[in-house]
Amino acid sequence: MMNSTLKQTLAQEIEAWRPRTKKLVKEYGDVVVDEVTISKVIGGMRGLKSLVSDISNLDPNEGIRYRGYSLQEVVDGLPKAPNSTMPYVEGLFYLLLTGKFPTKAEVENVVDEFAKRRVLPRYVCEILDAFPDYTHPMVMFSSAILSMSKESEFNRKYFKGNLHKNDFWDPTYEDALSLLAKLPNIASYIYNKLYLKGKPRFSDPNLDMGGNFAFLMHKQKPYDDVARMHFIVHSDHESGNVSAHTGHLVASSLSDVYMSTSAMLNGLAGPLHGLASQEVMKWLLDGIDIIGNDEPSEDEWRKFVWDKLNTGQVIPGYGHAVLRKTDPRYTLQRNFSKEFMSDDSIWKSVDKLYRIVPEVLKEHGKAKNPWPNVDAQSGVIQWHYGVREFEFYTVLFGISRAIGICANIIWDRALGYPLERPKSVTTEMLEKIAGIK
Ligand code: NMX
Ligand code: MLT
Repeated sequence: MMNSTLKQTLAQEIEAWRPRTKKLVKEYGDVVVDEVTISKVIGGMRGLKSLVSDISNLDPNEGIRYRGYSLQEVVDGLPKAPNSTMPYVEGLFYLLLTGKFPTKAEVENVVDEFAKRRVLPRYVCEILDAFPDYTHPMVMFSSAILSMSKESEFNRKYFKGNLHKNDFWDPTYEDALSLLAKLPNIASYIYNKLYLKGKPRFSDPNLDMGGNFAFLMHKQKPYDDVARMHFIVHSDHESGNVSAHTGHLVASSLSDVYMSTSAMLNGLAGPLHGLASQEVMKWLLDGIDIIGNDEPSEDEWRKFVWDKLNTGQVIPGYGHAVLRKTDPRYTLQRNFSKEFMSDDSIWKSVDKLYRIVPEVLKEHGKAKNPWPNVDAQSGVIQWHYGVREFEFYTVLFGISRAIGICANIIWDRALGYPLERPKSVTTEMLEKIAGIK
């Protein structure tokens, strides 16, 4: 069988998909999808069905499915890098974009495409070097990406004035690949500047994204698989979460992929979203410190959790706007931890908290979802493998989330989704709608 390239396969998928969207708009445009209530309008549009994404979908009880596949099916079905337990991240990108599991040869082709595009423009390093060492790594990450807007192929073609709307996806695809390929290098450059203070490493062209990231971070096996797992599980969580929605919204004005990704990272950097991975680690270490015992008992942790709740704080890593069961991304990382780092004393606390926090949150009675989300597990794995600067954890989340967001933006452009522009109302209008005199 002939192996086609990712771009060829994607082009075929786009052609086949377009009539479905056209038909929905043309023939079924007035069909009602959801009800807009006052609590949805005031309450952050929670649960309101008002976005389309075919890249992934989130079921409240089952968790995320990428292109219809559960995380475990994705991990089992994608080709694995040599001597690895985790698949190529580049294969995940192929799956998210096309809905198809690539062959080994097809993934290798994407690995090559990424490897060719890794080198950072010199000005990116200069910009990063200019930041004071107290800067949060997410500020540096977002700024470095924004600075690369000048590389955009989409902008070059669009502003020349002869790019047909049907072809918008093509230079967007090129921009996405060029950006995604560079993200591990930007991240490790930041890590090196802030924490290692040494000479940054150059990429190893023979390694895939996960393997090369481990190399850039000066890490041995199995950190390559830790990186692959991390980049795979955080990549997409349907379209309504803050980062994905921001990426989509900004790109809808035809801002390029660099601007859209930089913007989405600023949303990811909030403590209720991706920064929770940093918060969880800080919270765990504070807890261990305050309790005064390296391995607190379940009772000691239970008291600590209640003390936090009683002073009005949230328990980071628990709860979710959509999920109503344990996050499968948590479970996948938990299984990895049980297999590879079960002796880690901090992981033992994470494990104890898994037994305590849901029960406490249920009794507390506020959180709609008492179960752990992805962030309750991700940091402790990094900590175990020596990445202990927890301000950096959201950067790792960001590398991964960019993969899903770029896949979405490419499809947004392919299907001609318009500028996003919902209508706002005033409080007075709502009172009138409610019939309040
Ligand atoms: N600890 C304590 N209280 C909580 C928690 C929690 N983990 N989760 C929700 N609540 C409270 C919440 O603050 C709210 O209180 P109030 O009525 O006083 O405003 C109440 O429960 C109802 O909130 P929900 O409807 O259950 O949650 P919502 O959809 O508004 O928010 C989160 C979802 C994720 C923002 C929330 O659960 C939270 O703050 N969790 C901790 C932070 C966290 O782990 N964020 C990461 C999410 C995953 N990610 O990577 O983005
Ligand atoms: C995410 O991965 O984006 C988070 O779990 C938040 C969400 O889905 O709302």
